[in-house]
Amino acid sequence: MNSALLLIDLQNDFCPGGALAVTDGDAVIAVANQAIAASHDRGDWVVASQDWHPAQHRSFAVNSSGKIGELGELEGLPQVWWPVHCVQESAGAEFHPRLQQRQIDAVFRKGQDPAIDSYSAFFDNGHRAKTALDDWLQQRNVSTLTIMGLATDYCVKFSVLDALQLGYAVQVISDGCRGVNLQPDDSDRALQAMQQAGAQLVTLSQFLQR
Ligand code: VGL
Ligand code: ZN
Repeated sequence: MNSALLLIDLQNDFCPGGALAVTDGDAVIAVANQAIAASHDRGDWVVASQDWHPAQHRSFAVNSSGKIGELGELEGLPQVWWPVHCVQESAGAEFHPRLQQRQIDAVFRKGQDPAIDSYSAFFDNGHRAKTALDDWLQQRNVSTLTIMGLATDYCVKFSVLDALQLGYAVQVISDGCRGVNLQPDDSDRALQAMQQAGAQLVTLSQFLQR
């Protein structure tokens, strides 16, 4: 059975200067580059998710009746209202310029449906539609995933929980993640929830020594 590295949303808008900047978000780019190189050397697959919204996405506060960071409801699901971010074809939606993209084997976009948000790289938030990621991994007999990226408390968390539910063995590179932290301890709690659900938390240096 095979392994893959899954990089979550390493995009300009989640890095300092971006529309939905995560504190220190760009610090994970160097971590990603080392994990990519190690995975490539081992013959493991490297895949990435990319948040990819239409400008009229209804998770954007401007397209809703709520304020940025507040909790509301969208089509029956709880929804945090976000600043406009990762709009398709915009500079903010591009991967960070320092990310070593050459060794990324496939990119999976999410969040295109304006009526539903999509934190996980596998499913939308209502588990209504599936991205192509699970089939892609299954076709290559991947059973183990190492996951890192942005943001710990949203897209990393829900990607990890879905991966576990789909039956993958999951490692999370904890120092390769940074969170939004609407509440100050959201990222710590997210990492705990991932561990509780069966993910193994590792540091980059542990991952490199494996
Ligand atoms: C994300 C909020 C909205 C993320 C994406 O990548 O964690 N968070 N869209
Ligand atoms: Zn988004």
